[in-house]
Amino acid sequence: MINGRYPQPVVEAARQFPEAFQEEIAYAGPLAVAWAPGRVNIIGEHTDYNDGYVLPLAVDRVSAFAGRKRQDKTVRLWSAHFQAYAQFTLEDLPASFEAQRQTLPGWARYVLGVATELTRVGIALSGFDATLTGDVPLGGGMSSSASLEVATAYACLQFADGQHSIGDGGRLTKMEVAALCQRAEQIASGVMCGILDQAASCLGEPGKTALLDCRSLAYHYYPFEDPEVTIVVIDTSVRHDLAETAYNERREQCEEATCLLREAILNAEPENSSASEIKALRDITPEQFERYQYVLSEVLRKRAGYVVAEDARVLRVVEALKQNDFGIVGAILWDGHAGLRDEYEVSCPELDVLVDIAQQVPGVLGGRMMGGGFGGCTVNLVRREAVDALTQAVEQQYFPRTGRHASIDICRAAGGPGMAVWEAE
Ligand code: GAF
Repeated sequence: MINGRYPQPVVEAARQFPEAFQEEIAYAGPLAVAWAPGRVNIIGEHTDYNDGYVLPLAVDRVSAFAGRKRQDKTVRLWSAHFQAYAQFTLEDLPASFEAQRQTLPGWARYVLGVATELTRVGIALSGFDATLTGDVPLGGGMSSSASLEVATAYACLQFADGQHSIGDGGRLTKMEVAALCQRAEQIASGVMCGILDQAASCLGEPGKTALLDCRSLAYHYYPFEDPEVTIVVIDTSVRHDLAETAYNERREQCEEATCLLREAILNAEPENSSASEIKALRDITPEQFERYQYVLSEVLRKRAGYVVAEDARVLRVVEALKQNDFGIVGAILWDGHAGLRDEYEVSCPELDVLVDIAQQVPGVLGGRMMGGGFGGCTVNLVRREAVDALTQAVEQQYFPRTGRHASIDICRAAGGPGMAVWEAE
């Protein structure tokens, strides 16, 4: 609950439940609710699957469930957004996963994926009926799918017996939930995503960003709350489908570059014992990259160069945050966008136009494309008094330059997931 109140989509999900499901079966428990937020990533893009650093925060937009436990193993879902039902069984998971996946619409596959992964870690689940709502823009770059997965995990645990807790001393830690939701995304969508989005949702804390080491999964919170600085997310309206893009290809290129750089370093520095420990681009220092990049093809040099530099950018942003210097943070964000556009090559013309527009507006401290790329949104750090000027600039220039309409969202660092027995407000 936020300040003793549920996020609005939770209220909506609970309101819709009796209409969506006639009580034709004897339910085995009270109406329960669960929710989880979407995210903004300040910096650290495509570093997660390279065992590197990310710096996300959860936003005040959530995916929400309201539902009741059933006496059998059936899961029935009503999606308010898609105005559609979906149904699957928990019988025989994980073996029955693939056959069932193929019969389900995309959104329900994430729910099935999470149920499958919870089963795999030994949690006995009950069937349930549930309504799903949310205000994370779907496919808009704020990780609607991760918020759905994390909300599903919380909902399943709540429906299981209402006793499972998550976090300190609970059945699962927050990062265990994040990791199983990451695996759920991979099996549901075929995208070999990293842990950024699911971790960001699980770790949400009001007014804070979390520096996450994607190798050790250790995290540390930093305040991200300056009354003078606003987080503005601008949606290109270009919808990406990571599975159809080069996401998995980027990941493979990073692995290939790691192997080649490790081999070169081992050959050149046989006495360097840490070289044999190189497992991911995270382990290559900027100096080593400079020295050994000649072994890489042009494409691999660009990909690996971007990742090595991006990891360093995350740590520089953290240093700037410690000084509360949003000017430096912003400048690093512009650099990050240039790297994503020119070296990692995951931007698109519409994202570049939004960043270009933002760069012309005095008081916009920095901005960049956010998430996997090829569409979705940009994240911008904007002085409070410049938000209107940025909004006007986007309204005036984006459509003439792209033929599309952008939507603008003001976000703030918000809390993480929750689950509860529903109590009408
Ligand atoms: C997508 C993925 F799901 C994340 O794991 C991450 O790699 C991101 O793209 C890029 O930073 O959101």
